[in-house]
Amino acid sequence: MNHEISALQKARSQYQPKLPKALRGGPVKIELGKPSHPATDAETIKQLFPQTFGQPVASIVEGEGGLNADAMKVGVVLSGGQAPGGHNVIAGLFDALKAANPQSKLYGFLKGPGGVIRGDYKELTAEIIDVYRNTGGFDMIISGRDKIETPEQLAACKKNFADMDLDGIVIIGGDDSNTNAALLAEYLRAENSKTVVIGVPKTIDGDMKNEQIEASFGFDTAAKTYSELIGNICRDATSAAKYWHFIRLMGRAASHVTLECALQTRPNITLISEEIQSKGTTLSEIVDYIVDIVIRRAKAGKNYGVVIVPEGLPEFISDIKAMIDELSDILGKHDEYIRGLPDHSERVQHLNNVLSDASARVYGSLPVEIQVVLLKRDSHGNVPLSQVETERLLIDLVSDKIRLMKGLGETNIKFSPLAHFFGYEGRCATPSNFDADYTYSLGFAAAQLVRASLTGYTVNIQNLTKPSDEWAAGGTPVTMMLNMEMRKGEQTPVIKKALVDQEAAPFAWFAANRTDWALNDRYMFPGPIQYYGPSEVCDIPTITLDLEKGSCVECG
Ligand code: FBP
Repeated sequence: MNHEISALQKARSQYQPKLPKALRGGPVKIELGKPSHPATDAETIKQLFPQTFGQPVASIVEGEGGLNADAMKVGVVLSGGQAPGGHNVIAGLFDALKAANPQSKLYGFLKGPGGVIRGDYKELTAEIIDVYRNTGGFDMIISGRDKIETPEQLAACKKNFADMDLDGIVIIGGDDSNTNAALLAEYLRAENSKTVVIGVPKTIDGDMKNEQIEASFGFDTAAKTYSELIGNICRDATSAAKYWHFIRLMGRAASHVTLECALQTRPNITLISEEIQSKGTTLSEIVDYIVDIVIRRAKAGKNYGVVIVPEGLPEFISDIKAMIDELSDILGKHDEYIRGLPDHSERVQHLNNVLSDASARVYGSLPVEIQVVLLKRDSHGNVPLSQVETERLLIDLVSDKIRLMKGLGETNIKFSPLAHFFGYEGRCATPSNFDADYTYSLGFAAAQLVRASLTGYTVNIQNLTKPSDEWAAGGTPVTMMLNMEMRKGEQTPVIKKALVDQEAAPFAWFAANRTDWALNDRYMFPGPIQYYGPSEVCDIPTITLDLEKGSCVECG
């Protein structure tokens, strides 16, 4: 690693993240609310989590209140995809533990949950932490996508924690990792281990949110980074006036990233997977919709435009989704056999026999590269959608249709498309002030939950559209956020993923404006994230969060 740092990095390393008032120095205590329960499947979840079901929501408030002030040993692990601010969670955790007792120690498990299973860790000292304050990335201890699930893995964790005499572990991850945190908490409590487990809501996808968790960290920075790039492309599109840009955006199943980028930049076409699913829109209808706008703009003398597409789209197009669900079921049962087949054509042949006729037809119609990706699953059973080049598929289909129309003499427009994918470009960006403050506060609050010996909780910071002074910190029992879903062919408890709500303000505002944005050039150019300058430029949350909380001034 290069030890020289840029001028911005130097300046950023001095930035002191803002904390909610309650966490700023004085003693804190925990206030517990009423017993909690999940919105659905309560009986099943109670049976699966007898030790931790029904725990109350916790609030961290100012005041003396018996939090552990002894020297503590706490572990931390990064799980899943990178998200801006991960290092600040660790810095906040470290500072809070040291403030409560300078003899406390923080250990970083290396390379994700696999490091917890292997007992692979290092002590995180001030010297290490200071280098990473306010930086993007997860390179301080590196992330991983392993899942702690088998009895052997759980037992290995228990042994490692006992050997380390660990009081608590903080798992920084998305919905799946926080579900995993709950399983580990349940197991450890049943085994009378003293180690408590606290989760932190991380993911650029923005899909880990609910009434308790207002936003996952990293969404703000990633969406703003992509919006800068999309804005630049909108400007290039109007300057060159000859290209149609098809941009796929990371974000897994949910379209939150795409919707936020649409609100920030106002491109001509934005596809929202959740709407496509609820309307049962087919792939050819999507193509017709795009072609119609391309032709109408061409008639107005505009042979250019910008289309943004969520990476999760294929899973929401009715015929493709049905095929993916069937495939997941088959892979859940016969994964080893299918992978053991000598080559892809044999796999396709086998799938032809076991898929329904309709799904076999859809699978067979896709380009081989997409077929191959659709056979992969990560350790949580998700299709690796970031590898599906939907933007190229759409370009091919739109070009085919325009060619066909030209052949029939129905149009003579020029159509020059370009494909882009923005994903990895944003996941490790330097965190915005919002994410720097939010993540530091999450880490700081996590330390208080560990000091209170709470287990099976996800940290929450609320009132996020208000100045950080008014933010409120606490803990949400994970069992309260669980529901039962089919995963790898089995009913499994998981945190309910938040998809774009078509009744909510962010989608409604987009839907009310998209026809205007399609034909007229209403592009917005948000520019790069600003760290220094007026607060209304540097500290603003996403438009999504602003609209959700009813505090968006410009959106009316
Ligand atoms: P999680 O936060 O859910 O772990 O994923 C974030 C993400 O960036 C997704 O948006 C994307 O689909 C996926 O990770 C890519 O995975 P990988 O890092 O394994 O390529």
